[in-house]
Amino acid sequence: MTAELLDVATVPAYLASRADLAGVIDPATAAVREVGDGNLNLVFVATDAAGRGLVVKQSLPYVRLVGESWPLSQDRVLAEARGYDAAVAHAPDLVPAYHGLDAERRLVVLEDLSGWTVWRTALNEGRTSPGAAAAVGRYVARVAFGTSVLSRDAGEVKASVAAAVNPELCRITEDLVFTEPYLDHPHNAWDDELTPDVLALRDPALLAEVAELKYRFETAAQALVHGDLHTGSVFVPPPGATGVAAAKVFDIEFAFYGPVGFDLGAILGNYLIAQARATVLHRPAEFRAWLASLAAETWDAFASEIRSLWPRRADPSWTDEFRERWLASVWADAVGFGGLKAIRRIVGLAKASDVQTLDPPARVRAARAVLATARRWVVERHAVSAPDELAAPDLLVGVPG
Ligand code: SR1
Ligand code: MG
Repeated sequence: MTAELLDVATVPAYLASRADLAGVIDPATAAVREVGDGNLNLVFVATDAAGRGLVVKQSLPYVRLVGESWPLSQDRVLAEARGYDAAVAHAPDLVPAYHGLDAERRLVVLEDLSGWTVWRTALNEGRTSPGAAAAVGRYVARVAFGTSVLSRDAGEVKASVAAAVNPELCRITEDLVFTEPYLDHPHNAWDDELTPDVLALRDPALLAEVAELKYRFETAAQALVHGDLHTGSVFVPPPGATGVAAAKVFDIEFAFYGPVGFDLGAILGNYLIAQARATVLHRPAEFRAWLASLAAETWDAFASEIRSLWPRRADPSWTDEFRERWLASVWADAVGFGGLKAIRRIVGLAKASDVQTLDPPARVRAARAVLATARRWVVERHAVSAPDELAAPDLLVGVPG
């Protein structure tokens, strides 16, 4: 059954019905606006006369990006709630304050981070966000370690894996990331000049790698992963803000037990897209060098956090030698998934504004650079041994104009 949908007029009464929010916002003076600019949900920001705010995120019963012709269960909010529960348990400083799930209304209530910026927007504007990439790495490490057999009893984890299945949203990823970009599919679109680059992705060598990564996504239930950790799922604080986290992760509805490298790959692939934009726009060399350093910042923070959490491991079988092998395996996954996450944003449904907002000649150059680099990541993921081998600050070197 479809949960009754809120609108800007009904949000104040809803908030007033929530006794637990009484000290957080004054619904009687709340002004509400709908700000959902993602692909799936309604997102309301309510601000009271004292300036206190809250966000209400409610699942729509369809894919917002496409419309009612693509129905989608509102149950995804349950996955989002599981994601926030895990984040609150293991990385509370790295997500917005979470005010809980209303399972009946299929919504979650969150801290209003209106003063913050979605990271993709800041990157598109050419703005640096010191420490944000490390914060994302720490978030992935803490949730991965905290939800997996690395820190928990294996039987308990099996129950969590079962409880956290998210087949409908995983299917979206399976289709949009691992399948459709490599077929003729009505969801795909690209500039005509890119046709040779896109068709070149369909060679058996690459398709075998795509199949391996898809299989891994579908079978490697390592930890509760975010499932959609691109730069549009991260907030960065206002420039110069002090005493706050360098980034906060949000939009966790794709959460399920999957490969840890999928989250790291998602963010790496989106750094690549940001680099392509910065390159074709001839952004200052310092900004491009900073972008090129983000993959290392995220990975180093992830690996360092895992190493510092390791003494809390649940099983003495997890030796230090195993830890380093585990990190190497997650790294190879991240490189491969990162390539596929970048490719899907160029070829398939739900593109990235970094590239889409460029004028056509620049868009083609940026897309070509992304596809060439991403392809290398996928095919050579076991040979790329460190983040500085992923991409140079000038992505266009060696890419045909
Ligand atoms: C049909 S949903 C399209 C995309 O939006 C989300 O942000 C995910 O990335 C999904 O693939
Ligand atoms: Mg999202």
